[in-house]
Amino acid sequence: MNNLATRILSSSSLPTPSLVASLSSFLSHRLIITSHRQQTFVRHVSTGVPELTKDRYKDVKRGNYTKLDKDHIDFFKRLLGDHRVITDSEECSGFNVDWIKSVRGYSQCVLKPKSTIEVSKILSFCNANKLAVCPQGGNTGLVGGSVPVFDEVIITTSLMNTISSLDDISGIAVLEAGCILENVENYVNEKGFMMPLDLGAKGSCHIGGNVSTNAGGLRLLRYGNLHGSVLGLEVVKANGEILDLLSTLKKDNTGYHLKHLFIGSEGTLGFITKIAIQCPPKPKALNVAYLGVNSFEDILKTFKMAKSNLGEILSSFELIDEKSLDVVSTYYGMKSPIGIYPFYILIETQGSNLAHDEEKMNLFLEKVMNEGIVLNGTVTNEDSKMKSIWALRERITEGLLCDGYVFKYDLSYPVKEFYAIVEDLRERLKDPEVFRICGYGHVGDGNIHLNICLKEFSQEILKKIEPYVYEFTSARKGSVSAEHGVGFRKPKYIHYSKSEAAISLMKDLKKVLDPNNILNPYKVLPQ
Ligand code: FAD
Ligand code: 2HG
Ligand code: ZN
Repeated sequence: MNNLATRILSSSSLPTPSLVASLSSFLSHRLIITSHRQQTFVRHVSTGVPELTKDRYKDVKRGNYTKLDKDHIDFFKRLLGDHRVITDSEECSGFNVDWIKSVRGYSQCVLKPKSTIEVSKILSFCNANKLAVCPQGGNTGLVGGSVPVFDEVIITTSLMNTISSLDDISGIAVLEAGCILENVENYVNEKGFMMPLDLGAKGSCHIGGNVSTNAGGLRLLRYGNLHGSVLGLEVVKANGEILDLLSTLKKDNTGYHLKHLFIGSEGTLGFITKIAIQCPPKPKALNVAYLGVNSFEDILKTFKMAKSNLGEILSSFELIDEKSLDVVSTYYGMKSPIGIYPFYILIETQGSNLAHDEEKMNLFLEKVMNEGIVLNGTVTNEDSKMKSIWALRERITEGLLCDGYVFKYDLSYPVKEFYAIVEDLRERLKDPEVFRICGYGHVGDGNIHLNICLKEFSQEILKKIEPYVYEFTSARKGSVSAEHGVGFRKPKYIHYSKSEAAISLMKDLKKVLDPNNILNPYKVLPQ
């Protein structure tokens, strides 16, 4: 009996009638959900292009930068060769639009360096000539930080994708910034390790982009954020100087921990070229449970019990509300394996002993179901079924694009107030144009993703949402950007989460590291 679901059903000490009913319901549905092929991540779902950023956001003015001319292009071509300097408008267009199609720049030049030295020469030239640049990884960022606002030169890491080393004892990997997260995950898996972060964009995002945004993802609860797992970085400063902070040591208290300045700085303080990262051992045992509950109160009760009963093996605790699940059901035909509930919880455990983990999971499920907190559920350790359940959660972001235009908010709160913003906005925003307000996210990290969908972008609706959402968040001492960063969308709202003194120090640091303000201007800091 390899399947945990089967094991529970056949256990005599268990289960309550509702558990039997619910697990049977999973068994009868499982063919349906597993029959949906795992589709690979699609980069651009909708075909429309957004208005130019300069026209939609008229309050942002182009800085006093040099306009790109033929001499600049000739320099880049001498450095990189003709094929790694893209100037064709059609070819540049994909690099100018963000993943959710909310912003669009009009850069006429995309550079594809292959080495740190090339990045250094590019930046040194741009700095001397006052040409603004926009670093770009996989362009999956959700706050408009990865594309130019005006005509900034785009520097992509797409050709810097070598896995330099992996220490088979410590699990420390050294990677070039353009390595795609999923490729690295597959590589380290083969050697018995895993990456300490995982996100729905793994098939496209680059590790350099992940570090630059301090990406959180689906297992932060267990493995912590990148400030903990990144051991060292190689960074090119705005003036082209190469900063070797590429330590692979766990302990190194020699002076200030400079790497932390660049983790999460979204390309505004330096260009990350290499990363040393600690990979944990690949878990030997995995379990995924998918549960249906009636209220957010019951989510909190389940979370508390999951923490105390699953302890060290709990690796994810994710919430999906009914309207979020509806996205993947409507657009991808992916049904809930347990029927329809107001809320779903996805729990994952990762451990080293299957029997031990299953016992813990069984006891936990028995408790939450006996107490009537969880109404229905399914649990599995079969690879294809776990993937199908994860797909219900991971593909929401992509599916939301099929709704039309989506206003995205990535907020964190004390966990008790996690879902309040969704309920509040549903009351406040009773506008026929808005047909979906949904919430899902990382309960374990207090990080909710609020998404508001309408057919197309509307300034009027935007005014009803912002700054209201940020005021609401600030009043609860929450964060206006929990994991996606500030990018282009939020600089003027950063003060809702940071004091004036903190913003002023950030501006001072920016001046020291990038006195000409050429690195990703108009992003992160208010103008
Ligand atoms: P990009 O989007 O290309 O760039 C992001 C920012 O980093 C930009 O400001 C850019 O200028 C800068 N940058 C990129 N590379 C460098 C570099 N080498 N040096 C300096 N600056 C650089 N995010 C989460 O945190 N958690 C999630 O769970 C999550 N899930 C997602 C799911 C989907 C389906 C999608 C589309 C996005 C998701 N994201 C998530 C957001 C996004 O994937 C992350 O922010 C990711 O880390 C961005 O990586 P990227 O390579 O695409 O970077
Ligand atoms: C996730 O957790 C990502 O799936 C994306 O951070 C969130 O689409 C979003 O709003
Ligand atoms: Zn997230």
